[in-house]
Amino acid sequence: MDYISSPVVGVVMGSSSDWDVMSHAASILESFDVPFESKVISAHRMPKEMFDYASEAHDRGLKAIIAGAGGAAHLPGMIASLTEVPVFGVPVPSKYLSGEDSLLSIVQMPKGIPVATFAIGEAGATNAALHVLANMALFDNTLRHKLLSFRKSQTDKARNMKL
Ligand code: RP5
Repeated sequence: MDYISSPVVGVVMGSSSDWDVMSHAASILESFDVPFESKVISAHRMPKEMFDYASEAHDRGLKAIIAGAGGAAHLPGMIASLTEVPVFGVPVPSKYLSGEDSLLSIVQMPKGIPVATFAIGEAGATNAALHVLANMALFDNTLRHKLLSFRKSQTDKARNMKL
């Protein structure tokens, strides 16, 4: 697969305050040399930009969109409703309900428009990126080997843990 210039993954979020969490997805994509873009697209404050971004995603070459939001987190579901590009949702911890609101808002999509939903917070952001890579690795052997070596190194780290 030719990843040379344009982004193949979009990392979008409802606010710059989500970046502490969503940067974990970006770091994983960066470490695997997969071109990505990161943007703030607030579903309730920037609905026009959200519509345009999702509607153009496929033709711009995006293969996956990782979308994070907190609270009544409608960004991942709304993006998914506007594109056939698969959407991976990350519930961002919220101020009052610690992200349980974000989780339920993202995971409880009505049937017909799926959003693959991950754990609340940085584990979710990391795993969303790893899951995107696992899907791409089905068609890209170089990426598959990088993923296997990432897995091996975390296994080695766990085996070497001393108490
Ligand atoms: C959501 O509201 C964002 O995704 C963020 O998690 C939360 C708070 O946004 P800010 O008030 O920090 O901009 O839209």
